[in-house]
Amino acid sequence: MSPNTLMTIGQQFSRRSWAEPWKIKMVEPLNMITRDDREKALAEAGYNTFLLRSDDVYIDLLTDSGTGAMSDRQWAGMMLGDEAYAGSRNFYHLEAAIQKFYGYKYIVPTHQGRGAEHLISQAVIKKGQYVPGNMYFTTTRLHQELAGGIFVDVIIDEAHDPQILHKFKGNIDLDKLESLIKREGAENIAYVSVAGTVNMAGGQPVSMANIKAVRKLADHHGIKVFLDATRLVENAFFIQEREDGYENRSIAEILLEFCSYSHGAWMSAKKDSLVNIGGWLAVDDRELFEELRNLVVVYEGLHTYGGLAGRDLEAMAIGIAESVQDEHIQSRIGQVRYLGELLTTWGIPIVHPVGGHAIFLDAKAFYPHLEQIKFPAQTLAAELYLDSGIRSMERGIASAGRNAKTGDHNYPKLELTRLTIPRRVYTQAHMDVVAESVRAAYETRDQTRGLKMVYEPKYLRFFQARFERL
Ligand code: PLI
Repeated sequence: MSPNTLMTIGQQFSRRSWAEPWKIKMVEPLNMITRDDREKALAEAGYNTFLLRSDDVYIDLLTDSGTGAMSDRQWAGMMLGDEAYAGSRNFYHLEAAIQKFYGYKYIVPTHQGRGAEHLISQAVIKKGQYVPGNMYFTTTRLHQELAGGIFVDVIIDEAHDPQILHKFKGNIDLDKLESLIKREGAENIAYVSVAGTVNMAGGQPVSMANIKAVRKLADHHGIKVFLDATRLVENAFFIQEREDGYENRSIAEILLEFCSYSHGAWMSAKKDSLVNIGGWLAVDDRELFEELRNLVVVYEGLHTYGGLAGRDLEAMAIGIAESVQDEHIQSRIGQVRYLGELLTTWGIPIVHPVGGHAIFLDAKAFYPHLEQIKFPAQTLAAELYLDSGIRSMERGIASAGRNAKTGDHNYPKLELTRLTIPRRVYTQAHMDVVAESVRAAYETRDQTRGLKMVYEPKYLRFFQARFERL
């Protein structure tokens, strides 16, 4: 494999068609408003795609979070909701599914991922402790910081370069991790935070060899390892595809083995697990579980519903079992790759290799004339919406927020616009329309001047910030 080629790593592997292992039973009409109306809607939304009304959006690639289509089995499960306040039978179905497919002993349901992040951060982090992780995620880092932790990025350097081809760009750099432990002392490390298919790096996977080595190093120093399991099924797909010795192992087997190298995990089930709402936290340690169970009743709800209805728990239990089917995940990643390959063929700069849940447009390369403070990725998201009503998301300087100590903007190396593909929702023809819109924006890129931020919320500013055109 030539490191210079822009071919995605996925293209190097021979594969059969990824046609979806399902057919469509119900449809939801899409709405397309005129370009003039899109101009108005975008200005009213302060050039922030999070502030658009979904009625004004044609193809919604804002996020893959909670936007997937549930199966007929999941909808049938919704009718079997046991809405008892305590001890709902659906909780026990969910508990059994997590124990079977993720392998953890003790389960705490939460309303979504950040609910779980809040509980684990409060339970495990002592003020002033460091939390090394493979690149930050917005809500994860904020909860770690609100609990008094200091996040340290220990991902491999390759992850910060959109063009470098590496099979496992989500890997932890063991030297960076070890030197942090040596410098600060093991007692000052709260835990190692490992995310599967690293979102902000472009959905890049972690290898089995890497998580094994992280666990070994952590054990040596008496430090715990917790996973962000949000897109770990997608991570398992890349291990099956790329790592020696795993080509004949099922996704379910790989997932279980990966989790076995951790002490616990938190989950936004709105992604891999094919539900519109839900999350959980799972650990193997009884004492920690007791502490989490104490906290869940304060912040989420009783420990057998965690802020969710019984029907949501049932849909999640069924979604977990569907998510680990090999043919599901092959078609899921196949669709993302289809879009990536089209854009690559047309010379449009994207993050390589194509990751699990989205195509990330490289806004720095797209708009080389825009300095980062002019919000190139936010600008590109606005331009795509204007061109065709497609909604994408900024993952660059606006998402990176400010340095907790100095108050300056963080300037991430990656300045990306994310085209996130919801699961089981759009067709290949929708992907063609999206690719053509990106090409149209690329053709007029020289005319783009960028944005300035005119309103900045204190926390997670990218959700509600407002911008004006320069
Ligand atoms: O959106 P939540 O609270 O269910 O989950 C938070 C969360 C945690 N970890 C990771 C890796 C995420 O990607 C994540 C949420 N992601 C969103 C909303 C996204 O659009 O990527």
